[in-house]
Amino acid sequence: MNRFFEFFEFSWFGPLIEVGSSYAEQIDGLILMVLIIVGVWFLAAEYIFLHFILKFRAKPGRRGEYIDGKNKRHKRWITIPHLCVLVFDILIIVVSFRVWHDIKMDLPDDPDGVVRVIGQQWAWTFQHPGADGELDSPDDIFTVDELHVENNKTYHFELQSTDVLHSFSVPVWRIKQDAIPGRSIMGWFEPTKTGRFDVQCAEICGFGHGVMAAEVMVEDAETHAAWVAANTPVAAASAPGGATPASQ
Ligand SMILES: [Cu+2]
Repeated sequence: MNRFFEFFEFSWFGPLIEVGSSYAEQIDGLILMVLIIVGVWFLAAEYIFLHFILKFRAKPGRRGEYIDGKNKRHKRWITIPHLCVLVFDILIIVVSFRVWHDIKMDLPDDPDGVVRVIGQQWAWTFQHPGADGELDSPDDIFTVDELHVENNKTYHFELQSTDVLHSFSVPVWRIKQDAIPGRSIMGWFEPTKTGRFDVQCAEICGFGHGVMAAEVMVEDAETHAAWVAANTPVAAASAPGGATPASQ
């Protein structure tokens, strides 16, 4: 059964947009599958349509035929394509449910890290847990429009909004998740490529929506540790025994 699903995982969109997360290929495979199925049927339907338009065009001495759709042979032109559409619909539903389950429903246990992503008009705030790996502790690192993560690590993200609907979108990771005021939405990602990539807001969220762009820095272990060390708040870093609430 797994072989069946693996068949639909490929990254033919690589030349168009980089593949930067563990599940990007699943999304690409699904989009490509839909494109091929819809594309083949589109071409077939247009071909038949144009073919008949030309074949049965007006000719001197030929009378038009009135087709009322009651003839069994005529009805087949509806029922057979209809059945084919149903079969392909089921294929799309099966494969897309699998992708939905893996990406949206099945949060990996024991992630290597967790980050909080907060959207507001019109910027992204990122809360990194710092050296202790715990959010909401004194050594948390807050940044605006700049998310720092380590390559090949699994992260949970907690997505929030302080005002209106936003959408956290990282194209190279194939992530797009709405942020809803009053809710904390959990998701996950695993970057597989180091570099600097675009983060955008994918939900019209007001006048400044167009400038609500940010970046994600996917770093190797060393660079990331150095960034954490360099950006840990002074009060937390200098406290005896590291980060404790008393150091605030
Ligand atoms: Cu926004």
